[in-house]
Amino acid sequence: MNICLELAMKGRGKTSPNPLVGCVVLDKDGEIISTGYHSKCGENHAERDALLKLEKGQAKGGILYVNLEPCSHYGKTPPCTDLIIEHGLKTVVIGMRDPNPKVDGVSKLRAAGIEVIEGVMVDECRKLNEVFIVNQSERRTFVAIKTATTLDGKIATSNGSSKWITSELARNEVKIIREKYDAILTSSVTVNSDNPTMLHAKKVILDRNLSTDLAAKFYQHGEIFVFYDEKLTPKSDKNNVTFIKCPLKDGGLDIEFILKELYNRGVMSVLVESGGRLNGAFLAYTDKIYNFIAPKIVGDNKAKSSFDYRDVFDISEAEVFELSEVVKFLPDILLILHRK
Ligand code: AOF
Ligand code: ZN
Repeated sequence: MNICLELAMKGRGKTSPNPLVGCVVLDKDGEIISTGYHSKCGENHAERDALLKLEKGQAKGGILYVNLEPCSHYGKTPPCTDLIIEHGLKTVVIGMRDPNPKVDGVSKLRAAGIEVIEGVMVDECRKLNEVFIVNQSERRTFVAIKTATTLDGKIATSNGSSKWITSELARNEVKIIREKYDAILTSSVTVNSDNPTMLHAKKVILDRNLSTDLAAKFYQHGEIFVFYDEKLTPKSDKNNVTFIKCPLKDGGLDIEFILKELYNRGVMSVLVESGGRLNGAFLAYTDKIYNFIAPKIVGDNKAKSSFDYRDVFDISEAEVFELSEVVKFLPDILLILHRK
């Protein structure tokens, strides 16, 4: 199963809205005779990729390992269960069930007399496909926030000086994290104050008052969605920029509307990279937080905080997340947290 997970990861950033899947086939003597993975949405599934490399009969009586239950439906590709049955495998070992309601591969394989062993390294398998699970079971976009702070939780001084808080090693890791997300999302405040490039295929900006300059670096690359106050009228002929009218809620753009709109436009996961206001606005909808921490202290209460969106008088009102991972990018660390 470890090999399946490694193979699956080769598809990272390319399979959305599909899952990351890897497959290993053993013959009846327990020798690995083929491997495969899902490389891109629309391409062969991992099981098909592995089995098509074999002659009929080679895998007869063997074992197939796959991190996700084989599909049993016709999508862009035919059912993997049929091919597994045709190849005469004796046993199929799966990491986790497929949350896609169209799929019932386990029953189909069992009905064909194949032994199915379930739940092998299930936690690792679920972690790998956390975006796909949320998409399929809740029909919504997976939301993550990335922030880089000092030890005292600051992302900039009071006048906005922030370059740089974390080291180059940590900042390189941010580029790797971005690749896992369909889109990155930021605010007009960030674009107006930092003029960041934020290289990515799809970018989202919340620009209620249409205050950003389309000559800013942010607009020069990628497919861009701009959400703005529905009462205004945008003026632009840049063909990589789509303006989306957005209703207001609680004095700001309606986040629920934005997330629905993104899901309907095929953005299955989004990484929020912005300041304390926007981070705060998204917090209630956030599945995961990446918090880089540099061993530095600003020591000024007027400095900007990574989450700054409300007044709180009782500590029990604090939002609670659960620590999943701590990774060193010396001299900094990265905390990965999930909603409890
Ligand atoms: C994948 N790769 O290796 C497996 C998947 O439209 P299709 O035919 O590509 O079907 C997509 C569905 O197939 C997907 O939602 C998931 O439920 C199932 N399994 N998908 O892209 C794979 N095994
Ligand atoms: Zn399949």
